[in-house]
Amino acid sequence: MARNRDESLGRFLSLVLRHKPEAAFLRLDEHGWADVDRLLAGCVQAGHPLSREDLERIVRENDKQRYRFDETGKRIRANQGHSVPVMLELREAVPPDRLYHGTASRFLESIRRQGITRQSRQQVHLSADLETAWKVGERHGTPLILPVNAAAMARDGRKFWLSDNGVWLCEEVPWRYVLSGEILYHL
Ligand code: HQG
Repeated sequence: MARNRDESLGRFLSLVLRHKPEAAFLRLDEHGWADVDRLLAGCVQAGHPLSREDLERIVRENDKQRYRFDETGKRIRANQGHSVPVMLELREAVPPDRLYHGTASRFLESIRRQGITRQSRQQVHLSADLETAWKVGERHGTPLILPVNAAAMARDGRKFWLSDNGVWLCEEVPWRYVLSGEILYHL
């Protein structure tokens, strides 16, 4: 029960801190931060009441560490995944040679034509491990995994960023960097 409540509050937080701050009558600053007191008040107003303790527990226990407080504890933001434009001051980093993008098989033809593009998000999301990529893909249908030649992209001067919760981000992945002979299909 408590877990379900936290999951549902977590989903609402994702909506507010990444996509639709107005759902809790809020504005994010240009770096994606929301004032915690206003967030708590806005959640009450929106019919999703939560206490400061609830919020701290959700931030601490969230399976993907999706949110973080600033050093003062007075502001909170999502670590990645935004569709609203924010400057997260992401750390540019050298990626591992290979990264993975989990997607659904129904998107493959379009990705073959256009490459992996960021759609409604600010960046394309990639993971260093297969397990995460399967989970990301499953959200959209029958999953498949596109292995990405990140080493070649980095050599070609393409930038990568690592979010505070370990997600690899880039602007786009043109099809030529997808290791198409190694695509993993769901059985
Ligand atoms: C696909 C979750 C057609 C893309 C996850 C994906 C991640 C194309 C979908 C994070 C395409 C967009 C992001 C093209 C890309 N044609 N489809 N050219 N290029 N696509 O949700 O990567 O749980 O915006 O493959 O774990 O699935 O919310 O991106 O299937 O880290 O924290 O278009 O969101 O994190 O879907 O997921 P999304 P995503 P959270």
